[in-house]
Amino acid sequence: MNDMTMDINTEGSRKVWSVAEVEALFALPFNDLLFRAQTVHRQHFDPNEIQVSTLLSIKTGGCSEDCGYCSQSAHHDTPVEKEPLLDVAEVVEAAQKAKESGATRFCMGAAWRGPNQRDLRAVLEMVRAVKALGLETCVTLGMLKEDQAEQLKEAGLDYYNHNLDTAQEFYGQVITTHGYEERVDTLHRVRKAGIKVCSGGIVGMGETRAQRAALVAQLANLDPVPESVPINMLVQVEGTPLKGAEELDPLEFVRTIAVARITMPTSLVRLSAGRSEMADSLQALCFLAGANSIFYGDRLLTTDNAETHSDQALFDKLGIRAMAVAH
Ligand code: SAM
Ligand code: DTB
Ligand code: SF4
Repeated sequence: MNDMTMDINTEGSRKVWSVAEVEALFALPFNDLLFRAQTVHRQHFDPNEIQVSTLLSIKTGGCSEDCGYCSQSAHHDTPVEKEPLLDVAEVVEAAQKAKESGATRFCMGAAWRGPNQRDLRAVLEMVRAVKALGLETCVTLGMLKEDQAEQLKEAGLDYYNHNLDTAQEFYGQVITTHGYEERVDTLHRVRKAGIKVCSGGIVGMGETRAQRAALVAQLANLDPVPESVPINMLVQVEGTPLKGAEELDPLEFVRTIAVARITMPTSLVRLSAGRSEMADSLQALCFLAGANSIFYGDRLLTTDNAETHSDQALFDKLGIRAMAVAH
């Protein structure tokens, strides 16, 4: 049995999603799909609460990997410059500000294929310091070895973000410097170390609906299911191979959120990258479809996020509260 088949739980009471079943959800009439997603959502969550995370790029640019969407790959000529790893003090200052603005989780991202031991030691210090502020901690550092996952757990890390990003069959068209199986292997190591899993993907990269369904099925069949599922709309960055990809119909993005909610009823589904381009009405539809987490703060990693003052206004208009207790 290889790593891929081990993910597919074929016994017990847990629902295993076939790609065809997920495609059938995608094909439902829009109103039926949203009603179903909102019904499932209400069985597990307060529909008016949203989990708020803030992101910080702790190591920007110069990445060895060639991910076709990414501004930080050394393979693409983008406006992003390579920078050194931030100091712990800079990270703590940003985390403190995020906490004061109402975030409950602080996510630190590094443009690495994976960390080396020296860099990991610095990140462990950051995790301990951010955790000491009373925030949940999340890092996304690329591929991990087993002992690295264990060290992160020991430092008090709550979540590790590592996205499957797209369907296995489409992966090789977007990234050639590492494979899908390696991503799945890292997720296993994170899980084995006792860290909660944050894993999702990007849509709007030219994939088909069947491929979006395959990504969602793959995520939903991870056992246990990821606690956190970021759904990113591709942010098209100048100089990346995916700049100029055909824009995804926004309603298809809403459908993807709804299908993620139905297939992963207890997970936080994050309306992730792409919000700065979305009207309030589209974001409201995403929340109706079951998204209940966002990145909050003016910046994602290297691109602009929706502005915090407009997020506050949107929350007020929709009667949404920030989730106080961490899930
Ligand atoms: N280097 C690590 C890795 O790839 O796992 C961590 C950082 S990487 C930037 C984290 C995630 O950000 C990617 O897996 C991808 O889902 C998302 N991402 C990166 N660039 C993006 C873009 N232009 N639009 C949307 N999502 C993006
Ligand atoms: C995730 O799924 N999305 C975040 C976070 N995990 C690390 C990153 C979004 C990056 C968007 C492009 C940028 O700002 O560089
Ligand atoms: Fe590197 Fe991560 Fe960007 Fe890929 S997505 S190029 S691994 S920073």
